[in-house]
Amino acid sequence: MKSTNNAPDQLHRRSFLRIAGMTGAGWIMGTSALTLLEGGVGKLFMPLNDRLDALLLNPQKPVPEFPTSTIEPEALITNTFRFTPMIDLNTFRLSVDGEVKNPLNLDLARIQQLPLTSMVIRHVCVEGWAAIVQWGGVRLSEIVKLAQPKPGVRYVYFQSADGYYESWDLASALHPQTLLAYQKNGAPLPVENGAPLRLAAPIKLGYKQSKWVTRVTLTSQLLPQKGYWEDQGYEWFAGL
Ligand SMILES: Nc1nc2c(c(=O)[nH]1)N[C@H]1C(S)=C(S)[C@@H](COP(=O)(O)O)O[C@H]1N2
Ligand SMILES: [Mo]
Repeated sequence: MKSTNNAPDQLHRRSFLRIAGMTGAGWIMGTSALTLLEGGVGKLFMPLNDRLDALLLNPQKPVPEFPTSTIEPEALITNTFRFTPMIDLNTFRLSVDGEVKNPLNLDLARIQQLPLTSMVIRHVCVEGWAAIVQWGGVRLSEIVKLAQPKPGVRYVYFQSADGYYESWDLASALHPQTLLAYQKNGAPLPVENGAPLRLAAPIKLGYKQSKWVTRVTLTSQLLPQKGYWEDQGYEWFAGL
């Protein structure tokens, strides 16, 4: 993925999404998530902790999923820009930190005790390909709840073992189909696809979906470093 000029890429992405058969509904979902993030009327009288609590207590509407018969096992192209990190599964811990009352260090056994959610969604990469994939894992919202975020939290940062980093708006991170996945197409997640844990969600472009996630940080501030590709000119929200 080359990353110098933003505008032509935007055009490319829009026309590509049309070709890929994304309906207007996809854009409406993206817009409503953005509207929620930006505030709207609620902002004037609703304290921030109500916003956070509302997102945690009333899950957003799920995006329609695909039947398992439409999974395209060969279509998911491995897209790794740096290297595939070596992760020792026995010592692996997911740390959850930042503005939380209960910072966490979870091993894989603990993560796999949490409810398993499975979904069949379309993965869309800006480079011009897409794939219908089944992902299984834990909802990120489950993990965020365990960490007990403080009221001002609005963003979630993800650090990966290959040095990749990403930031998401809170509403997208708490969406019921935003998973930390450890299964792909019904089998354990292969290392090239991000094992032991990767983000998977039908509401964001491929580059938002960090592989080899080791650290989740909840914050009230978006740092100047927004993401590996974003810091080279790509769009931050990157909603589908
Ligand atoms: N840590 C990390 N996460 C990453 C990437 C990467 O290079 N490193 N590439 C991104 C891009 S652009 C895409 S399209 C998807 C590809 O996922 P896949 O390799 O499992 O197909 O991973 C995303 N997450
Ligand atoms: Mo991508």
